Amino acid sequence: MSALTVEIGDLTRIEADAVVNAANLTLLGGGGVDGGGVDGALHAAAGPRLLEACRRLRSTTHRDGLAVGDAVATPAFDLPSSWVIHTVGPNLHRGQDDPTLLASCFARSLDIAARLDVRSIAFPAISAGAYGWPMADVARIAVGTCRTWLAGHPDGSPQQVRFVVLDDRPREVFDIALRSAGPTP
Ligand code: AR6
Repeated sequence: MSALTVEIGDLTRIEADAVVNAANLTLLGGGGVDGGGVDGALHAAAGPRLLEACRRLRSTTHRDGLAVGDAVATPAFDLPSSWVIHTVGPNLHRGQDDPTLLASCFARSLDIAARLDVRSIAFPAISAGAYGWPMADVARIAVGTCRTWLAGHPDGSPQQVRFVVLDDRPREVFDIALRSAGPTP
């Protein structure tokens, strides 16, 4: 029986087998005025080997970077987790308002988590920061996509899908999305 939960926490510090990075198309770490959000924080906490691993992807399997909605895993190096699953959310500031692109971030990350046979995966509110999506839309899409995915993979991994947010407001928004979606099938 898989569990979908929300909690207040910092993705760089929580104990999950895989943490999901809200990356960008370059796959080369966060920038921007906010210190790079999840991307900047995970790279800072994981150490330079994470960027080296991303650079290796750029010179081999992901020469053009990572497409919006796609995902790829690297080891997590100095983070408490074993894996970082990088995904690129749609950027509302660039007119990327297609909810299926955001749903794909969650579904593709779960596909990769299943292949890695992890027990737990922790997601941030992808696209709800620098990429400008309303938290309520992200929560609804995140919960709906993960719930549908888990219903289609009843006996597989991951058993624990955690949404990790920074403070009370997004937690309440995810709580409402979880309650209105009903129990995980
Ligand atoms: N733990 C949990 N949640 C966090 C953390 C953390 N340590 N840090 C931020 N958040 P964002 P995006 C929340 O901007 O919108 C980067 O520069 C944050 O408050 O990280 O997909 C990338 O390189 C927000 O609610 O991701 C891209 O260029 C949510 O996580 C761009 O930002 C996502 O915020 C991606 O923007």
